Amino acid sequence: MKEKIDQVREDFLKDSSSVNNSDDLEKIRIKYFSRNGLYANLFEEFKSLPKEEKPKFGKLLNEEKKSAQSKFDELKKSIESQASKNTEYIDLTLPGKDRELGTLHVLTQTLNEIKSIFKGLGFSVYTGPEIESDENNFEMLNFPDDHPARDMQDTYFINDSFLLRTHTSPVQVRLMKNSKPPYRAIMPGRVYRNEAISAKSYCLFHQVEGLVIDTDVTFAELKGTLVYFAKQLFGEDVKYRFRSSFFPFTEPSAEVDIWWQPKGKEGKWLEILGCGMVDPNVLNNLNIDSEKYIGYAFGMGIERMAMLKYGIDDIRLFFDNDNRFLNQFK
Ligand code: 2NL
Repeated sequence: MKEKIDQVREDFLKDSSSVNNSDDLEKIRIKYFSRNGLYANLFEEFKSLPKEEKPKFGKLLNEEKKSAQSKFDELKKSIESQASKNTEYIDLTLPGKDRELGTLHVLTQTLNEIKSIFKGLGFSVYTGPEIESDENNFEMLNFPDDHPARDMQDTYFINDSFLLRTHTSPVQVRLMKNSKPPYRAIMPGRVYRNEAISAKSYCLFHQVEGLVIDTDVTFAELKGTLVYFAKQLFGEDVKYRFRSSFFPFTEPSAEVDIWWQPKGKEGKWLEILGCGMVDPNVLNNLNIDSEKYIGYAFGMGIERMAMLKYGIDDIRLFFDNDNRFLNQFK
C-alpha cells in the first residue's frame, strides 16, 4: 500500500508540473480526483486492508489526498489568472485607426483652380473689405441713382452710405483709386444680395471679377482670355457662345454661355459669366484718362462654376456644412 501511495504522489507531481492550460488541468482532475480516479482507487483498496493497518494508512491517505487537492487548486488558480490575462492581449495584426484628414471646401478648390488659370495668364489677385461704401459699390461704377440694384430688396444697407458689397467690383475701384494703370488682376471674395433664398440663390455667394486696363486692350483679347479660361475649367471640347448683354459698368457688354449636355437629357445653354469693355464713364469717375486707356472686365459666381463643374443642383449645399456633401470632394 505504501508503495502505491508513493507512486500516485510521484505521478501526480510529475503530471502537474507539465500543466499548461485548462485542458491539461481537466485531464489531471479526471485522472486523480474523479469517482474512478487514482485517489478513489486508493481509498477503495484501503477498505480491504487488515484492521490493524487501517488507522495508519487512513491518516496517510487523507493527508496525501488533501495535499494533492490543495496543489491542484493552486494550479487551477494560476491557470485561470493566466487565461484572464491572455484575453487582454494586443493583436498586432489589426489595422490601425484611420485618422480622417479634412478637405478643402469645394468652393475653395474651385476658386483655387480659377485663380491658377488666371495667374497663368499674368493676372494678380486682390481682395478687399466686405463692408463697402455706396460710392465704391455703386456710384463709381456708373449705377444711376435710381438703378434697381440699389433697391433695398437687393442690397443689405448698413446705413445711408455703407452696405455689404453686392459684387467684388469695389475692389477694382480701390485698385484704380490707389494705383496707376496698367492693371491685370482678379478679385475673388464674398458678396451679399438680399434675395429670397432658394436652390438657385442664397443671401451670400462668392465671386471672381477680373479687370484688365492698358493702352491697347481689345474686345478680341477679352474673348480670347475668357475662351481659354472656359476650356481650362470645363475641358478643351467645351461648346460656348458670346451673347450681347447689359451692365451699367461695361459697354459693350456680353454674357458667355456654355452648352450643358447631361447624359440622356436635353442639353441647354447655361450662362457662366458676364463681361464687357469698361465703360469710359467708370474710367473718368476714377480719374483715368479714357482717351488713353481702355480695358475689359468680367465677373462670375464661384458657386455657379462649381455647380456646373460637379453637377450640384442646390446652392444651399455649399453653406450647410453637411459632411455627406463635403466629403465627396476629397
Ligand atoms: C456677372 C457679371 C461683371 C464686371 C462684372 C466690372 C468692374 C469694374 C468695371 C467694369 Cl470696376 N466692370 N465688373 C463687368 C462685367 C460683368 O459681372 O455676372 N457677375 C456675377
